[in-house]
Amino acid sequence: MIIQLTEQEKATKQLSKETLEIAVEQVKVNGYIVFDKVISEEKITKIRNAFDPLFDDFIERKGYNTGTNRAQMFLPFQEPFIDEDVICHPIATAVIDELLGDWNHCNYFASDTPMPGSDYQNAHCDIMPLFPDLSVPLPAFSLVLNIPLVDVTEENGPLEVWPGGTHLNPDRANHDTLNNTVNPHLHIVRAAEHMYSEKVLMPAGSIVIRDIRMWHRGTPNRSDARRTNLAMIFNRSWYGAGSTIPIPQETYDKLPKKAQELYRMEKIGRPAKMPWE
Ligand SMILES: O=C(O)CCC(=O)C(=O)O
Repeated sequence: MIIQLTEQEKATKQLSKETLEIAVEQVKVNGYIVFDKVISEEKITKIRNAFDPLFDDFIERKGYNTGTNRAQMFLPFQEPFIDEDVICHPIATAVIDELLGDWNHCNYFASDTPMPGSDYQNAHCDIMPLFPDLSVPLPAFSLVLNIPLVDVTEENGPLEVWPGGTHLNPDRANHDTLNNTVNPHLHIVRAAEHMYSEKVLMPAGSIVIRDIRMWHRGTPNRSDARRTNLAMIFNRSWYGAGSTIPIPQETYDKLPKKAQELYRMEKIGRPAKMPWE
């Protein structure tokens, strides 16, 4: 579902009570929500102009890493990427706070880019089970936030998602199938072929919030330009597997209070890391 913000919500960066409730409800039961065009074109252009040469340099040094002509790339924790509308937009954090509770935090600051000529990925979730023996679903504990740097269309490799409940499968059914492994409890890739899915089409600067367990995949980019989504991961206070973000002390000290809270568990006092380092 895509939510159009009212003029007042855009101006104040505060959701109405009902819109907030709807957004939280959608992530809980349907797996995701999209807010249409939250971040200004001017900011997105500035970020894209910094991103594109960095990505080209990364590909030259490291090559593609998540499929044909497709790459995940970590971002250095520095301007213009750490604009507060990206790292702690009040509309996003209001939804995330409701879902993940006090002292949730972000431990992943990166991007996904299918280039022209990219292919389908396996349908997958971005996580393994917390408790592999557990045959019950758990509440949301980790959420991905995506921000497209270009308009996402049918042609340029939209993210495809399987909403409606794949994130609520028993914990042991979670499995990252990107490397072709098959979970003995649930053949995610085969099952997904016969299930309802949606392509997440949206203008640049929109914000997607999705349960990390919801099945999804990258699709072929048939256009002649790259399609980048920024990607951040927010976790409950007690969870944070997988990565940490180096943040220079002076950068951290200048962050807004909410961002200081969100990034408090990262490697503060370390130089920003370039993606190929
Ligand atoms: O943005 C996309 O195309 C999805 C990428 C993805 O899900 C992944 O590489 O794990």
